[in-house]
Amino acid sequence: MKRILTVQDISCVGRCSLTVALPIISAAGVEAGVLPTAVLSTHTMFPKFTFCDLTDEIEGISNTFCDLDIDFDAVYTGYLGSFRQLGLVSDLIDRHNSDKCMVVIDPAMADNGKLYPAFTPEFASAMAGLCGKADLIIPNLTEACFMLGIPYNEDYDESYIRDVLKRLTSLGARSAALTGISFDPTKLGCYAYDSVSDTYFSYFNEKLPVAYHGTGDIFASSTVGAMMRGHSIESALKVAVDFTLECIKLTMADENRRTYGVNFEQALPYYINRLENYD
Ligand code: PXL
Repeated sequence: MKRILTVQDISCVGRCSLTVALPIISAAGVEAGVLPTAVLSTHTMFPKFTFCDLTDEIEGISNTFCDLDIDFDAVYTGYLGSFRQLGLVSDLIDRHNSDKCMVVIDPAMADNGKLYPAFTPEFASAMAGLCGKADLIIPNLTEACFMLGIPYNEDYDESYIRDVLKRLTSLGARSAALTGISFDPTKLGCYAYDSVSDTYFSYFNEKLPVAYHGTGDIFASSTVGAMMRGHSIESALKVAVDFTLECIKLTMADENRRTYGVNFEQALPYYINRLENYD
């Protein structure tokens, strides 16, 4: 059985970061170790939230993992809240990074052309430095543009996306997958590039006329779970596109929906089933 470590905050309510990563990775049949970087009442898109920073805990936890020879098949990082955290997580990645441990970074910090509250363009360039250490990075286009220091433009074509992907891997990551890409108003999916084989991959499914918070975390977590179950990056990205769509459909169908994130819980049986099919 594989074991991963996921490093991100715990937002008590709001279905994002650890409250999404932990159940999805567990459902994949993969042990999910966690390193919580902060505890928030709710994520930062709520009008009000508390924030308890756990940065001071990171080094001690990481040292203890090393002292106990605890190893991981993947380190997967999500929302990180400060420059100091980026440095500590970078050290943690250096400790575990090997042929046997895959490093996946979701630079969760922006969407729809805007940085989340509390982030700055300087933070985005520091995150770009961390992304250089990854085997796979999974940004949306907004995050990619902030990391590359280029303007965000919703009006793009395939050659622009290919160029952004090449620039992203030139930060140092082996592969990059851009989420939320659409060239056709009825289709949404992801576009990826592997710098070692110099190959592109894309996969699209239905685009629905809604946007829910937290889908980036669902996408990244389900990709990591699938890769740990032996799916290739391409196959894992397909699973993630389809699973995220399934979550959105179930949320739309829920008349008693209570607005926070998507109903990924109801789509877990779909995910578990899909993991059995290797494309
Ligand atoms: O879904 C990304 C995310 C994770 N964690 C926190 C957030 C957000 C997005 O707003 O605020 C605390």
